[in-house]
Amino acid sequence: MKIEKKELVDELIERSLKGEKLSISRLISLVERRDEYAPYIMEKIAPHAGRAYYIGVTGPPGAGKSTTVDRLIGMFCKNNLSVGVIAVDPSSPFSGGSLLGDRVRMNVKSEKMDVFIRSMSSGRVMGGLARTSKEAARILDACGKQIIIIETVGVGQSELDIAEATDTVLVILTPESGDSIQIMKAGLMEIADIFVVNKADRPGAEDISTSIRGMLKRSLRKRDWDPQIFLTSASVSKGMDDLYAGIWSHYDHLTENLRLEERRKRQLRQELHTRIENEFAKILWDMVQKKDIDQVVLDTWLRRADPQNTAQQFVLSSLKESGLWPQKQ
Ligand SMILES: Nc1nc2c(ncn2[C@@H]2O[C@H](COP(=O)(O)OP(=O)(O)O)[C@@H](O)[C@H]2O)c(=O)[nH]1
Ligand SMILES: [Mg+2]
Repeated sequence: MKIEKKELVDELIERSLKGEKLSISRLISLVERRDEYAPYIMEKIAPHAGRAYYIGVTGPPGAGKSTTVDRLIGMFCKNNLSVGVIAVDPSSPFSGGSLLGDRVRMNVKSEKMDVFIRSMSSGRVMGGLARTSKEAARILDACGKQIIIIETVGVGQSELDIAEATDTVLVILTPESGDSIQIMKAGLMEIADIFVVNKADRPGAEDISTSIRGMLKRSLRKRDWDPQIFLTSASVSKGMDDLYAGIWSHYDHLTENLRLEERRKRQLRQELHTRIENEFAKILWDMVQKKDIDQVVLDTWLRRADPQNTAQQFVLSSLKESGLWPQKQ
């Protein structure tokens, strides 16, 4: 049975690499479900990825991210570029299900367009990138999509994730998202390569772009790129040409002097750091679980010990018990 499944997976990979949509979709599903073959798939896919250009789109809910992505898809396709989209939808906190409306709306109608759109639930990572969305993006890259767009809601952690996974980050705001402190709080200031003030048909668009400009000026971070600000009305396709050109000018900036390579290496280092940490945590937690954690909880509850030192001692003693910690001779 095992061998049969491996053959099926191999065929799926082969067909996906040829660009067959249904196979790509199935392959992503396997990875998303954390199938036993997921690591195998990623291993096989890896050598084929790395050719696409990754664009991250983030911002508050309702800012017009999907509408903008929809317009961008059209423009990339017009220029004969194939596009893969990963839309990380916020899970409903009640059902754990995902709002699939976006998927329907973003379906651009044209036979000539080479577009693959995938909605993913953000799972339990609140507002964050679905844990597997990076893998899905890599699959689309390997399967020949030249532009990969990842849309995610910019609340909480996700902005860091998207900055770690893409080459150009678009932060989409609206006149309504006004309060500049909110932008700062969401950490969006630091990660934006391009600001989009969408719904510029509504009052206040100029104000927000002025306040963004002010914040950028006050920001102490050293940048080799001045984030650009574009005013758009995505729903009526206004300002989209400038935004499109802006994306390419950031691309040009990155591809000069190996900046793109540096950025990607930095991201990879960060990703590996996180993954290695997670692997360690899993191993350690398994070990710790075997011990009686209830007693430790009780000790800290009764204030016989403090959580910080307790946790540290707990890990050390677990490591020592398992012989993983070098014992003094
Ligand atoms: N007035 C106005 N409404 C817009 C504009 N762009 C998008 N919308 C509307 O805003 C709502 C949310 O857009 P959507 O793209 O789903 O936002 P997302 O949650 O950020 O992906 C939809 O009803 C859009 O039609 C715009 O430029 N002007
Ligand atoms: Mg959306």
